[in-house]
Amino acid sequence: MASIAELTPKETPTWCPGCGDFTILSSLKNAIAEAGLKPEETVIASGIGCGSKAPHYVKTYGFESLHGRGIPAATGAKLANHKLNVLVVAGDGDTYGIGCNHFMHTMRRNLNMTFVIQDNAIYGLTKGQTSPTSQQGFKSNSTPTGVLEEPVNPVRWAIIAGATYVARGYAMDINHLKELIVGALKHNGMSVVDVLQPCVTYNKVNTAPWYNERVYHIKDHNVKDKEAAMKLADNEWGDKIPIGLFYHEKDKPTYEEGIPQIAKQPLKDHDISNVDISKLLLKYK
Ligand SMILES: Cc1ncc(C[n+]2csc(CCOP(=O)(O)OP(=O)(O)O)c2C)c(N)n1
Ligand code: SF4
Repeated sequence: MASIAELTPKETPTWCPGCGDFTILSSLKNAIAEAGLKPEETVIASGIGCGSKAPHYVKTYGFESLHGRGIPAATGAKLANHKLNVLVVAGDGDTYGIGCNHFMHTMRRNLNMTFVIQDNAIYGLTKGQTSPTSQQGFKSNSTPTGVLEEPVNPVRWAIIAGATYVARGYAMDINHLKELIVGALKHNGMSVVDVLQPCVTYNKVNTAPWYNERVYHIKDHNVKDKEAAMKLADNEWGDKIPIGLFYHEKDKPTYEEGIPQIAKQPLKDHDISNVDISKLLLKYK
């Protein structure tokens, strides 16, 4: 098991003081340590955004990709070597906006990966535009008279699209969030933890005091019951916001388990010494 010191590189985060990204990072590192993931067997992919800088701040392998493209990068890593622990850590704009197509299709594949979304309901890095999870009526520099659309419901989306471990955490409830991420890392299949987080600089509505008044831990809920999970995700938002594990389906086969070519050994270990692509290269010269 890696210690927190071993998971902490020299780089220090450049986030604004008070940003929820700090506590999410802390929960993430603690979860990686507690779940016993070896740093040299772990990859964290991200997109572009404040939160997407996270791979720089955890001493595992990391890949900061293009905006919304953390998931395909992670999928590539997982299929090249399915023995790796692969995570995606990215913002709500990255995930439910520009990367939405990748998000939906990757959920239904049920790859054995973990997805942590830093959901601050705003585009932080680009100075505060409305995001897909911004609430109706939310005013920002891109919607000065208020958002007209209904926000996406990440928990519902993840369940409908086929994820098999779906949770909602809160950045300021560090230990609870760590537990949810540990559960996600131990789950054999696609796990999603949407994390509510304050952006102290640009989101003046969904602040830490706003969340502190509303969040409560889910109790007496059957995590195997998909319908109940979706009802809980749908019905409660506003005065009361449930956080915890909504849905857990344990027995669905993973995508990797369905690929016969990698059943015996990871793709990266296949012998390719007898593969000659020179003719193919000449054809497209
Ligand atoms: C293709 C493309 N479009 C737009 C951008 C500009 N851009 C960079 S980060 C970002 C939004 C980030 O918001 P979010 O993913 O919610 O993360 P946060 O910064 O809030 O953590 C945008 C629009 C980009 N880098 N690439
Ligand atoms: S702009 Fe918002 S999300 Fe970005 S670092 Fe600052 S507080 Fe965090």
